[in-house]
Amino acid sequence: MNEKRVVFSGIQPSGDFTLGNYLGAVQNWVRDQAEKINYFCIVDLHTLTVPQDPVQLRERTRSLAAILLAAGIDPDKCTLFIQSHVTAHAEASWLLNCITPLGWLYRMTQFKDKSQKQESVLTGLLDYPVLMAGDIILYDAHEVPVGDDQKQHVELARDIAQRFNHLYEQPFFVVPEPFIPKVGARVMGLDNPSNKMSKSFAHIRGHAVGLLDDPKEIMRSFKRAKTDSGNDIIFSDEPEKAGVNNLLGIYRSITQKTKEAVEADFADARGYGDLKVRVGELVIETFAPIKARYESIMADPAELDKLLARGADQARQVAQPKLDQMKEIMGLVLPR
Ligand code: ATP
Ligand code: LTN
Repeated sequence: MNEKRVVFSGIQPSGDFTLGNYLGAVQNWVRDQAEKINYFCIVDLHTLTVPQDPVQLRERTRSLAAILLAAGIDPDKCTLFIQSHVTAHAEASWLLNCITPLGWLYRMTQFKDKSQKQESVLTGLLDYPVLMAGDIILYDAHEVPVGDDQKQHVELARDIAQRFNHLYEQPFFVVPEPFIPKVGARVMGLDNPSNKMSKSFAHIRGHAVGLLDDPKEIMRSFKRAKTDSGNDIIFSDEPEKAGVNNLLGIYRSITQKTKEAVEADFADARGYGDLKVRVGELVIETFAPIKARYESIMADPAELDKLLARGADQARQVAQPKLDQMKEIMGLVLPR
């Protein structure tokens, strides 16, 4: 029996990769990859749940793969693949749809949020967490490292796995657990620290910090970051300190220092202006080598495609037999 824990996580090619994606998810995927069996998936099918430009979606999918590799995902330690390359995901989502009560999906806060922002809501947006549950449980993942916003979806995946096991009276799926980082789980928009920094709003100036953004643009966004009228550079739960808290949280997540050590680093700062510049510089420094590796990976698209094909082959070897067993348990006739 294999003792290693299985990790699965996904990321959407829905816009420009942000600092929130890096600190809330990818930084942690990279840090823990050596000890576990890892599946990292570019979830292009999830991205289709809101209208997309086909040309842009295709470009963003490859570009995101290059970003993940540049950020340190090692294809020898992880299976990195594109969700639509492994058709078992779409098939599993149908089978799981047929055991998932509709009420469970209407309760999802992300659906409530995103559906309010759309003129016409697509069925896929409601069904999105069932596809996500299939992603995870097809690999019998124990751990799902995600930012805070995805916790409810992973809990739903747990409920779906348990329901299947209960309905068919066997421990067929591993029941997964969300792994949320202690720091960086919810990076807020620099323009408005009460909203989560989001890829889909990266086009709004000063909201998000993109990994591929020009350093001057990054610094400009930090300098314009919303703070309060005070001057205390300390962690605080007070709503009006949300901006300062966010900046300190970004610094803490990158340096992995304690709260006390972070506050001590800023004890000599000359006001919020200084705080903003120092955090901005740290982010620029962190992104610079990743950006350089990204450029060189993107310069060899054939090699990138080869790597993704290898990832999909590896993923298929796990997902397809699990899907076949699932079909058999549910009473479908497998082709001979
Ligand atoms: P979208 O705006 O299209 O929903 P997103 O920026 O929220 O995209 P996803 O692809 O949905 O990004 O998320 C990838 C991973 O990044 C998830 O684990 C998610 O929890 C994490 N993440 C996204 N935004 C943040 C954030 N602001 N802070 C911390 N983690 C985040
Ligand atoms: N819904 C997630 C992306 C996602 C995912 C997954 C994350 C799709 N499938 C499986 C973890 C595990 C999001 O929007 N961030």
